[in-house]
Amino acid sequence: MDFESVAVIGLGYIGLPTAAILATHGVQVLGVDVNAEVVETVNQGRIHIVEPELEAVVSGVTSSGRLRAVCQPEPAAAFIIAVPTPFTDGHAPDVSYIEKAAQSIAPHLRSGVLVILESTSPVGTTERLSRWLAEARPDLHFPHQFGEAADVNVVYCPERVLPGHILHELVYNDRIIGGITPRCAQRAASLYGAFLKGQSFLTNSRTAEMAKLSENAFRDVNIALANELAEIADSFDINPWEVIDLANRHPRVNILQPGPGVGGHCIAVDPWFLVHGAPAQARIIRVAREINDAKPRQVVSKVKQHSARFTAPVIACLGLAYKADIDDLRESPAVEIVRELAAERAGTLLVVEPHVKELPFALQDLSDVKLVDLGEACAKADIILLLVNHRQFKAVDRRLLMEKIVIDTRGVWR
Ligand code: SAJ
Repeated sequence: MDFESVAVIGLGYIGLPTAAILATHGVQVLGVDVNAEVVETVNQGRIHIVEPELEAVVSGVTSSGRLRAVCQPEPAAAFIIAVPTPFTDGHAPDVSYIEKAAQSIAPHLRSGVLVILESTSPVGTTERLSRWLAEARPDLHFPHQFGEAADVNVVYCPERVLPGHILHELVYNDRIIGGITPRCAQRAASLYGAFLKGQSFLTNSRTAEMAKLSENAFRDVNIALANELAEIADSFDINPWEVIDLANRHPRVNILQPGPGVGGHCIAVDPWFLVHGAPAQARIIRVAREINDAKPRQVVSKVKQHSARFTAPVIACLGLAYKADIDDLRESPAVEIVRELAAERAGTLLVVEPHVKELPFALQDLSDVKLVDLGEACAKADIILLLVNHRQFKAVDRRLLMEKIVIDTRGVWR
């Protein structure tokens, strides 16, 4: 591997684990983040995000000096950009963080440097990145203009790791490596070869960008199908979980699980990049997004129908995380549902989330919302609303549920 030093721009859920893994494989890594607190935390060998086993790895590589965090980029043989790509109002992709990252690394480019974009991006962003770099450095040749004669190589290599399993999946998942030219892709494959045990598949940058968006759109569309089937089953008074379990006994059917909505930073966002880029063609993808986005509201309505029968209803809300067995509350439909129930004064809300010690900011200062333990919530509640399929809830003593109204959005007690 000819990359003795790598700078990773953005020390979030993807950048920090990537920086740490590279550092454990003998690379001298500079971690760059605009947030000074993040930089300080990492330099102390600690982490600011939630990911199993990551802190131990970061602690090891910062104390050995292999990983150093800073606020401003410095020269390196390769730059990996892993910054957020949110959407704006109207679901248009916001690539301004990538543009800022390009401006910050441009002064440090020289002939032979490799620039990799890992952020989930609309089709064509890697070529835009190359153009932004070229504008800032007219003295260098970039691949969108000069092809294989470029001085700097520019590549798209999407992250594909599942929160909660990042350290394993970073190493073992296959990677798609999309170069603006074939040589760009080959050089990036050599860099990832430092730690990758999965296979690398080389292609062009636009194909790689669309492949990444297609993966998350696939999952979103399939979750929307499950959510729609659950609604249909409900309307027939049939148990949706049983329907799906039975349908999945077919050798070529694998329906996903219905739920209270789609959370996290990826699946509820990325499909919009396809819809925005090709609105006339992306029809199923748009409807799927709308179906999944409508789910939290439907759960709120169902709870309110039941709570209307009590004078002072007590509602146990089990789970706040965006999915099972993690403490990540980002973009969680469960948080949205509890907030809506509080806003509509549906009753006293006893929230149980075994993975957190205090309510998240969005739920603080609401007089009708309290964080309690599972036993207390179930004992006091008239209505038990299951929002996340955490291990602890699957193991609940079913006798606690007797004589309660149970709304199980995850099919845990099916
Ligand atoms: N969900 C359901 N029903 C299901 C599966 C998931 O309602 O059957 C919900 C979850 O509860 C959660 C949301 O969908 O609220 C998303 O969870 P997830 O586990 O499907 O995905 P993420 O957002 O944690 O990670 C995804 C992964 N993409 C795919 O599986 C195609 C991951 O590999 C990506 O790297 C990540 O997005 C990303 O960063 O893009």
